Amino acid sequence: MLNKQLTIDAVRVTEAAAIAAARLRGRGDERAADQVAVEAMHAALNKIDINGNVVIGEGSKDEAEMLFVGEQVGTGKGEPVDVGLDPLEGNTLTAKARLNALSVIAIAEGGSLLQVPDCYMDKIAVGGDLPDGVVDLDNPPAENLKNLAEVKGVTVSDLTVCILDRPRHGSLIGKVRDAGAAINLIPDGDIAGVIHAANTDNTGIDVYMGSGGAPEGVLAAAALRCIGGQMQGRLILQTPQDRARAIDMGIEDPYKKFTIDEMASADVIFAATGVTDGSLLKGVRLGARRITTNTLVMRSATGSVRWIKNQRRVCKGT
Ligand code: VTB
Repeated sequence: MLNKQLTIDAVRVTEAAAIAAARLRGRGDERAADQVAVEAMHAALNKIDINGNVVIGEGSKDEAEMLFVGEQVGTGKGEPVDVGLDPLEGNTLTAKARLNALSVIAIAEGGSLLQVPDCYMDKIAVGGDLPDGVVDLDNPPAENLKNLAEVKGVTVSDLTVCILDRPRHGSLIGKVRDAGAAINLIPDGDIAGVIHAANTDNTGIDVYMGSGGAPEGVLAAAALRCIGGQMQGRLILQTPQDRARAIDMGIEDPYKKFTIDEMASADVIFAATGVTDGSLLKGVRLGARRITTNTLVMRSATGSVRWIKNQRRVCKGT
C-alpha cells in the first residue's frame, strides 16, 4: 500500500501547477499556460520523496522536455511508484478562462497504471453504487440509458449525459437525443467529465460517453478507482502504427475493453486542483496577500475523498 503521506504531497504538486497556470488564465495562449504548469509541476514533483516513473505524461522523450513518459521523478528516496499526470487538463479552457480546467496527478503503486499511446479512447463512465455492468461500451446508447434509468428509478428524460462537443460525436449525440436524455456538451476536459459522472449529486451528470484522449482515460480511471464508479475504455487505433505502438507498450489485445481495475490496477492517490472555476472545484484566487486553491484528493486504499482549500501567503517569486 502507498504511504498515505503521499496524499498531501500530491496536493502540493497539483496546487503548484494550478497556481502557475492560473496566472495565464484568459490570455489566449494555451501553450504558455501549459508550459508554466508543466514547469511548476516538475519542480514540485521533484521535491517529494518518491522514486517515480512517469507512465502518463507530456508525451515521449523526443516530444517533451519535462515530464515525458519514462522520466524518473521525485527525490528518488521513497518507494517506487507510477506517476500519471496532466499539469494542465484543459489548455484551451484556461486560455479562454472557461470552466473546469484542472491540474491533475495520480500516484500509484509501481507498475499499476496502464501505459497507453497518445491516441483516442472510447469511454463510458457512471458513478458508484450501481449494479455491475449497468452500462457497457458495446451497448447502443439507448440501451445504456434505459438500463441506467431503470436502476436509478427515473425515466431516461431525467438523465444527463456528458459528451465532449466534437463533430466526431455527431452520431452519438443524435442517438442520445433520440433516446430522450439531456446532454451536457463540454468544450474540453473529459477527466473532469468522468469525475462529474461519478458525482451526480453535485453535478447533475449521470453518465459520461464518447471519445477523448487515452492518457486522460487512464487518469480518469485512477480517479474512479478512488471515488467509486464504473468505467470502460477502448483504444481507438486508426493506423497500423498506432496498433504497433500499443503492442510495444505491452497491450496484447489493442481492441480490448479496459475496466478501471485494468487501467489502474492497485493502490492509487489522485489529486485535482481547480485552475478555472468549475462545478466541482473553484479555481485559483490570486489575491494580493494570499493565494487560494481548491483541491480534491482521494485515496483508493480507504476510499477517502478530501476537499482541501488552501490559503497561503504570497511569497516573493510565487
Ligand atoms: C481530449 C480530452 C481532453 O482534449 O484529449 C481533448 O481527453 C482533445 O480532443 O480532456 P480533440 O482532439 O477532439 O480536440 C481535452 O479535452 C483537454 O485536454
